[in-house]
Amino acid sequence: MTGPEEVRCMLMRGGTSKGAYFLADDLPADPAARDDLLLRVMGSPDPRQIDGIGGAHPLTSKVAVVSPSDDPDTDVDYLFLQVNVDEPVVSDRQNCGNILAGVGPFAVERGLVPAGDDTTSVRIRMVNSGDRATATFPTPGGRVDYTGDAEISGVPGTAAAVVIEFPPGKGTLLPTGNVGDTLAGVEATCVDNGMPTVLVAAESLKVTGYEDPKELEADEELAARLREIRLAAGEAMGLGDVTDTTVPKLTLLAAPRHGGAVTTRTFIPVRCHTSIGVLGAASVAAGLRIDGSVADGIAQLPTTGDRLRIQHPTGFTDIEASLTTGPDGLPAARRTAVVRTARKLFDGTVFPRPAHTPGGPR
Ligand code: NQM
Repeated sequence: MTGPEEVRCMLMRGGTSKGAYFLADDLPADPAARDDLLLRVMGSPDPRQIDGIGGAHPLTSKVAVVSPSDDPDTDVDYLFLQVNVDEPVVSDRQNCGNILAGVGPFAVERGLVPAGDDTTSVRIRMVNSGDRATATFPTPGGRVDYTGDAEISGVPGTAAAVVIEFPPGKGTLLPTGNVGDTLAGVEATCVDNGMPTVLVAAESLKVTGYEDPKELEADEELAARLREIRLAAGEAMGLGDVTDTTVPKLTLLAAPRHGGAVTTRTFIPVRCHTSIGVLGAASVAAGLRIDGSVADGIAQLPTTGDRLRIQHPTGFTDIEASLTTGPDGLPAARRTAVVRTARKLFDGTVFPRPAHTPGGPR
């Protein structure tokens, strides 16, 4: 009899998400075998993920697969995988800017990138979208220092800042080619500044946009409307049938309350986010800057600087976003940047639930 399967794994908090980080070489190369292993590592499918290391919520059931990059302009490749909690599904259809915050530190910890003197910048290719990011974080004495005074809403305490710069992606900012579309009878702006996102005024769905996520999740009429809008948006954005995918996300907009630019409630796509994704916030920020978007008359933009404060259920995310005009005359991303924090929580060996062999014990 052979011993249990074991896999080297680091558990990290990345921004307001938590995930299992692996070197690609430590996982099966075959995607089907890899996904089967990851379901067993995380404990899916099971609403409590009790037999795995997943945290029983989409925001804590995430995986980063990191490898050296063969692209001369990037140091490492980062593949993000969303492991569904209660379905046997692992998806590479979306990116994750929160888990991205841990990728640079992980690459240094695993020796893929040498640490700089005081800080290290890691150039990352986000395999899911082909977009790039550069993460800069402190490495005094050649070791990652996770301690610091940066504070992000949704995470208690403070930690070292991970500054992430996103150069403009290759994709189009307005995937439908329009600043506004009517989707399932509702006015929407579909925007993709790293995360395909559908912006809708909360008021047009008969909610205020200030509700608690649990209250919104319990609203069955709202859920049905969001589903219709999302399916229509998927087709309009060129994403096809999005019934079983986690993109596009839907963000409800309401006027800012505490000096921010806008208040948001984001559906990812069924559960309501307790804060907002990084790339989701980048897409919202870009949407606010587009003249004639559904944010007009709701958002309040600062008169100077790139920084926009996106309010969400547990605080705010500050995003630096500026736009330019693309060759097609439509608005295009110019620069996007954000401050996140990340922390190594655990480094060791994970023991996946045994694979089910047909005819064998379950
Ligand atoms: O938008 C949640 C998160 C995310 C994704 C989601 C993310 C992003 O908060 O960049 O980070 O939208 O599923 O981690």
